[in-house]
Amino acid sequence: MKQKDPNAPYQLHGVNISYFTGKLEAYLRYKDIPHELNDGYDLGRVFFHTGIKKMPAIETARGQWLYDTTPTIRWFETVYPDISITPKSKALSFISLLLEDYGDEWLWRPAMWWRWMPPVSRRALGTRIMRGALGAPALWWYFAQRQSREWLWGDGMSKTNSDSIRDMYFEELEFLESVFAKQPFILGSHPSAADFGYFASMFRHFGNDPDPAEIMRARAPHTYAWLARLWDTKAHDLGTTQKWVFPKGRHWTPLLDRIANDYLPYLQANAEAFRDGKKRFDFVGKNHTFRRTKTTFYRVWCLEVLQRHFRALNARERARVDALFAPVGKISKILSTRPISADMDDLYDLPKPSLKGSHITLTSPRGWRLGAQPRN
Ligand SMILES: N[C@@H](CCC(=O)N[C@@H](CS)C(=O)NCC(=O)O)C(=O)O
Repeated sequence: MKQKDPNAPYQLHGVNISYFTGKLEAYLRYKDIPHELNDGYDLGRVFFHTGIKKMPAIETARGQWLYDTTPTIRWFETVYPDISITPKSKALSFISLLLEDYGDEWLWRPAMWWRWMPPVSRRALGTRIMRGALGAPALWWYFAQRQSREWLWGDGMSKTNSDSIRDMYFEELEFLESVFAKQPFILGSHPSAADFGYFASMFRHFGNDPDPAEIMRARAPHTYAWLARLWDTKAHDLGTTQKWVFPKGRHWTPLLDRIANDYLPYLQANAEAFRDGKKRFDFVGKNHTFRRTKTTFYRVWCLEVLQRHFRALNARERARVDALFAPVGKISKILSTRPISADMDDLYDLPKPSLKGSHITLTSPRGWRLGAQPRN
């Protein structure tokens, strides 16, 4: 009999079509952590308790709060350490975190493309969200416009690069299909942080929204099966003998290229723009160009955390990571540069007691700052 968790059961505040709610739900299900989905669009309530206006958020049985899926999962791993989602090898563990971050942040844009650009998905999801949030499904077009303006046309997308954002989905399917032809999860026999990072876009967006879901069924049956597998697998059923597999094979190369030559340079450019006080910047990567893309405060912290994990590796493990990326570029250059601090460590040191609205004042500059949300 397991020891009773005094923080359980957990209330998961989120929505069943949300990118990040799906990621966290999959993790809670996998670890068999007692929780209940409080399905609703009540971001006001989450903000009242946490100062963060994003979903999902977790409320513990003791009235403490967790938000942001990455540090939330990290905390749960300390409470439920059995059958860890962190591979034993430090180098592979770093790669799992890098893939989680890439899945969370880099696949957000194509997930937005596939939800808000194709007319059928746009209307279907707009209707569902406006019905849930305001009881006004007829206003679907308003939300569709807000999202495509905020995340696509107003964030570095133009007619010139729209197709390449669309195609990011196909590139990921190609990679995942090859991986799942060989093994059940991205890094071996058990899910790691990488699976949960990828799950966010793949489950609640690509595998759910009418247009991309049909494409997945037709072109990527292994990936479709992985979605159901991860959703349905309990860690204790898989057992404690974990077989982790270090990335190997040519099917990894395009993904490693995207990480080394687009995603990490993007994070670095974003951090520099933040340091220089720029609200927007031109990003020119190897495979993608985003003109006047928005500077994202939160992603400055993402890079800082990755750099911290990379610095914590010993020389041998670093060399292993470097060797993996060697055919496409050298990632240690960005990962070893002096971090630009987002000063957000304290914000994500979880769990936290409820703020009980104490931060909501019209005059306090801190209240203002928390009110202006990091974008993801
Ligand atoms: N980094 C955060 C991201 C959370 C996030 O962006 N959530 C989206 C839904 S998937 C949201 O709450 N959006 C509300 C809005 O943009 O107004 C996490 O990992 O939890």
